[in-house]
Amino acid sequence: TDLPALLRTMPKAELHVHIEGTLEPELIFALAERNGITLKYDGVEALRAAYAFTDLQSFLDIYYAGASVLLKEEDFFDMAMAYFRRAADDHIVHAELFFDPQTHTARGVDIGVVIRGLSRALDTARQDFGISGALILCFLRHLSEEDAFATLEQALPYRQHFIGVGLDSSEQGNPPEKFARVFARCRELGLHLVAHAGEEGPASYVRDALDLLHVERIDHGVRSIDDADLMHRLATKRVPLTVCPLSNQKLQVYPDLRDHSLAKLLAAGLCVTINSDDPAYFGGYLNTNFLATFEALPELRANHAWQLAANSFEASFVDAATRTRWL
Ligand code: ES4
Ligand code: ZN
Repeated sequence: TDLPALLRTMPKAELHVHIEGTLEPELIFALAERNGITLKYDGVEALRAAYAFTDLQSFLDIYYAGASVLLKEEDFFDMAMAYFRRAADDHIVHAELFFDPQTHTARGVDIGVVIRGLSRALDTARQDFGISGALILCFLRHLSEEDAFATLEQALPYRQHFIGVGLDSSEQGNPPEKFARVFARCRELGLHLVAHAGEEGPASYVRDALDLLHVERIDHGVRSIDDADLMHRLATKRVPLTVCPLSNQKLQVYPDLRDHSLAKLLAAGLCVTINSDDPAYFGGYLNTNFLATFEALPELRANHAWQLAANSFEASFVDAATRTRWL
């Protein structure tokens, strides 16, 4: 049996991908040219050479610089369509995309430009590739609660275009409790709730994301392995973890993939999924993540591949009827 072929061709959902993290250097330079923006990097090669990260913050600095070329509705559309073409190649049938409106509104880009461009790409991807897509608005946790509330306010005219909210950016020093009131408001609005937790931050941030923010999924969550009680809770409640192996390797969470906790989390009965996070920056899209992970962790076999695919549908926010059809 050919395990790599199974990993590549099995239908799967992607639940943790930042659409701004899919901007390839070639597209960054093409959009810079189109918008008359000068970048501080000399060209595609010089930019790619800067992708040597020591931690989350060293990545975020470059990621926000790359996103600065996005100005027009068409830019957001083109970026998302480039992702969906890659997703189709990887046999992704459903994708829930994070977007960071504050990265754009802070530069004077209207949130409507962002959401309309992305939303039109979702419609086109369904027609052209048969992929269902959904948007999750992420608050930047290094910014204030007040800024998050203002962003939510700006987004509400587009309420029907996104299914939920998340929390991303610099985790250390920006704990879940900082956004408890914003998430409470989002919960009242009937939005799905997720948050990055336990990527660089401690297992206690995972617990607090559950108890204080009432999130339905944890993004990353790999540090949960340090807390036996939390592990038991995640397993019995089937709280999904959207794990991003190549991201964890590139940001030095697990510098060697052979040390990654994914197989242990899966063996402990957690609803683990594999995702690409920021594929243009971390060395590959979803199938590359699957292939690298299974190569680094030889205890993972075909049954684990099926489990991970099934988990991705179980953890998704599609309606119950669609989920049952996929499972
Ligand atoms: C992110 Cl890898 C990661 N962690 C936290 N925030 C992010 N935003 C984009 N990628
Ligand atoms: Zn992420």
